[in-house]
Amino acid sequence: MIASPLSSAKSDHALRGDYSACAEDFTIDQDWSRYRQEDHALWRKLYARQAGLVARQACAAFNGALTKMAIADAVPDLARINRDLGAATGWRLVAVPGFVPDEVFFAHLERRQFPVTIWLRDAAEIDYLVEPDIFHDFFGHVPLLFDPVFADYLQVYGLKGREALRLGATPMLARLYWYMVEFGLIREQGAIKAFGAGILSSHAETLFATTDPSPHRIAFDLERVMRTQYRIDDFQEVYFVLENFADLFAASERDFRPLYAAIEAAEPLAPGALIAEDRLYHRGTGAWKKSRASRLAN
Ligand code: HBI
Ligand code: FE
Repeated sequence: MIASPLSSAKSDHALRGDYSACAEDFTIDQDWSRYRQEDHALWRKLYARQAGLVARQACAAFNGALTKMAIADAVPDLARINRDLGAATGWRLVAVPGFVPDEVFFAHLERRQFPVTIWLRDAAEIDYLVEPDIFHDFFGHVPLLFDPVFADYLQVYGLKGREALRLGATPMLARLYWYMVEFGLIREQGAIKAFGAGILSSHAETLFATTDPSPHRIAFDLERVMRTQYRIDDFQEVYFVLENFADLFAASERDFRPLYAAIEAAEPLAPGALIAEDRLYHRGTGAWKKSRASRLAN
């Protein structure tokens, strides 16, 4: 899903990818009154399709916030959500036409501002979408901004972005975003739950990531994630699993410069690769257990 370059794919959808009217920082006005009845109907359909599944497969922080946001009935109005989000974690949603350049994206995150695309996919794209639309960004990303620890992590990610641009390390940093913010898993009470937006905004990938036996599920390790390449056009072959968001925040506070140097010197890892140090999660009788890849070597 997503991570396409700056493509403002043209379509007849009035709001889709219109970069002509955006400000210096790529923000635009959402103008909620412009959504059509068919947009609200499609939003309700997308929401209803995911709600039952995420109630079972998403982490507690996601579900708690989604319920509070009460966004089932219509395309969400950023201004309404911003009142609660600001009070909860000091974050603010800003409307954008779609992908924005890395340096702009990082600058928004540094200021606790999350860029949210404001057009909604066409009915024909209900299952697969190349660029992020408002359902991906809002339903997928916004709930976790209500979690104080995750919200702090995302701001540090923005700070690290500025440094990565200076060091030419953005591809390695982007892997951290991809495997955590977009495709992250977390173990809660012995069960594997999803928190990544790329997973939770996709019906099929929510099921695949949390229940299918085929992908690897590897314990989160910052250097391992930053070494691992990813695919943007299919389900992930590997997911990384947190035990809690505090571990992710602590990792993001480390000095990344020695990590970048070590990773540059090593071979990047293909998405499906395993190394002896990996601690793999596998489903035990009830709970998911963690063991060294070397012990599970076939
Ligand atoms: N722009 N609107 C938007 N949304 C994203 O998720 C996004 C982006 N620009 C760059 C980007 N993500 C990735 O390169 C991140 O790794 C920074
Ligand atoms: Fe996203």
